[in-house]
Amino acid sequence: MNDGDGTPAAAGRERRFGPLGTALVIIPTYNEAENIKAIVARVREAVPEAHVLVADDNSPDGTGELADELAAADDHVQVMHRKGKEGLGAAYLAGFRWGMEHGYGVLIEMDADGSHQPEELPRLLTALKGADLVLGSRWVPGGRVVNWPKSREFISRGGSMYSRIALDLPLRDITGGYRAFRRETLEGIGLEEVASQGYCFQVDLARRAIKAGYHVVEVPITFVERELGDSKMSRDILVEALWRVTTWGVGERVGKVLGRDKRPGDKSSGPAGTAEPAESAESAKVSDGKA
Ligand SMILES: Nc1nc2c(ncn2[C@@H]2O[C@H](COP(=O)(O)OP(=O)(O)OP(=O)(O)O)[C@@H](O)[C@H]2O)c(=O)[nH]1
Ligand SMILES: [Mg+2]
Repeated sequence: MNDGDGTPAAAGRERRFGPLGTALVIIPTYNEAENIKAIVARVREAVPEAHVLVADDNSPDGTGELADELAAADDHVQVMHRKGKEGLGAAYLAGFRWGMEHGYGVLIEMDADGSHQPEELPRLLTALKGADLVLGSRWVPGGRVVNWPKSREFISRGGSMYSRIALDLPLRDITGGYRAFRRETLEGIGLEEVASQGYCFQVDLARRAIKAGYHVVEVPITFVERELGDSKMSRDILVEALWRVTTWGVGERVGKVLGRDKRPGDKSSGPAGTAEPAESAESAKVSDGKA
């Protein structure tokens, strides 16, 4: 585990962490008809006490209807029907807000395509007992990727390394999307201002948590490349991430030189502080499939 030695977050190890509360596994979907049933079944099996929220962007392939069928048969499954494709970050933000409004203590990010193995969830949750945020990490000892071409690994490792240096973050896997947050962490990092596009979304959440002094732990995972359905990754997403990370990095350095070390989330009250509750998910309708 990489627990951010030498950072303010390391102080978190001295802290006492409260109980976790009920976990909500948020699964954003766009055209995942081939994957949705299997992934939800695996989550339900791996962590039966957790609840699942499928956040579907009105997938043309009928993913939302399949999710409704799951929800109709299982009171631990809910579906958020969103109006249209707005990107993974926007879907997660709406899912986080819904989960916080409904009293969940832990909010989990997980892809629908099987890359994030539900069977590893118990390890993430165990680590969260002593942390504010747990990152499933491909790039710490014990972490690995299965069936990835070398080119994809190079881009991902490079992206994390660049973000680590540009943003001065003590993390190995900064772009990954298999994560478990305590609700207090999400409340404290200023979700209203998070960049919601592509990989920037993951980078922005991680940097906000670190800069706000939260205790962030990386747990090794085995990331499995999708076997079914199409990737939504694009060159635009990569270029945008590179541009934004560079802008943030330059902004932070200029801020330090000018003596204005404004931190994302601007949380001055330390790791135990909380922020204003988030607004409700505006463009979405959540169903339990029983209507
Ligand atoms: N709701 C919603 N979900 C999305 C959107 N774009 C992607 N997703 C979901 O986000 C998750 C990750 O997307 P992927 O296409 O697998 O992206 P990736 O993991 O970077 O790429 P691959 O490694 O090629 O699979 C999947 O569950 C997608 O269905 C979107 O615009 N809206
Ligand atoms: Mg994927």
